[in-house]
Amino acid sequence: MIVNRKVTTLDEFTIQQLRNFPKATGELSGLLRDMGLAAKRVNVEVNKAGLVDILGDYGSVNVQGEDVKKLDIFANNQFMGVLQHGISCAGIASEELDTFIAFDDEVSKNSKYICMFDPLDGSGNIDVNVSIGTIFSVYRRVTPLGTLPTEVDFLQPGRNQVAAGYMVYGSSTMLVYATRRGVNGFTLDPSIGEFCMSHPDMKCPDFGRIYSVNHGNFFQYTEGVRKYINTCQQKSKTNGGPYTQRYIGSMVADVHRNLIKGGIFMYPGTIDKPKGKLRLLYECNPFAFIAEVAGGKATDGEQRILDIVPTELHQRSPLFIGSKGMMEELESFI
Ligand code: P6P
Repeated sequence: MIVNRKVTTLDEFTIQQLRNFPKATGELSGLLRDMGLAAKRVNVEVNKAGLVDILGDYGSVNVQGEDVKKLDIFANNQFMGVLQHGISCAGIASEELDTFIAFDDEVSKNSKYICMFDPLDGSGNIDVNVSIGTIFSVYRRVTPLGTLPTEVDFLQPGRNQVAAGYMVYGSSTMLVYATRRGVNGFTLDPSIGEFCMSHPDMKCPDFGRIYSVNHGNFFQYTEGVRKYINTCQQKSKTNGGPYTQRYIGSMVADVHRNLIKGGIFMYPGTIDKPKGKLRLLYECNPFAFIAEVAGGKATDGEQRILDIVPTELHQRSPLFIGSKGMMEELESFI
């Protein structure tokens, strides 16, 4: 029996998108393929992280005589490397780097995009084998081509994003990215080393039964947030049963699950951390862009995440994100 399973790889899909827009230069498609390449390299290391003790602790020299770097730094260098040596990116900002980096070569200076990323979010979960991820955000630079990008290119509101995405290194490795035309998910097929389309045109259900929040901070949340959480635990007026609480301490995995099944993820501000813990530029904004393209919502409790005008690279923001109907329920409490 011949199984004609037409599988579309990430590379094929980005090139198909390019064909739909003949005026496109191919730089964004190239950037997304670069991110896919780096993700494959990171995936190899993440999957053997548990073996590090055998191969040599981070900070030591492994059996191949190479310096074993912390996985966060390794991941940062992989994403920075492909973008620096590509043709699409003028500079980057990363959770792992204090300041942004402008790529000082003629090709990069004439590239029209900048990229910001959290190279390995949730890396504290690596040694307990919980899924972790990468989050990235792409903007058109606002400074002239041919010059070095400056901070103004990085401090743009999230509504200016041209693309955003994440990788989740879990039971399978996925790459999900959004442009204004839609959200598409690709699953890595290790047998051919390619990301293959598995979740075309992802949409976030208007309602779900999952709410995700760290209950350990409950008494530090505002009254409105506490009231909403209590409602999630009681019979819900909108769709019948009480909700299910799912929170694994890895934002990429929690938000990815809620995006697919429907649900709400909350990292509210607390008394100790009024702005919460999550970073606006490379955690909140990319997921807010993806959620809105998929039909969901994302706010900081007062305003749309994508409307926040950043003032500094690593600023934090409270985050409420997920199914539109559940977000509107939440907003009635706060
Ligand atoms: P808490 C991981 O460190 C992270 O940045 C997110 O991935 C995750 O959702 C959050 O922190 C968990 O934080 O304070 O609930 O442990």
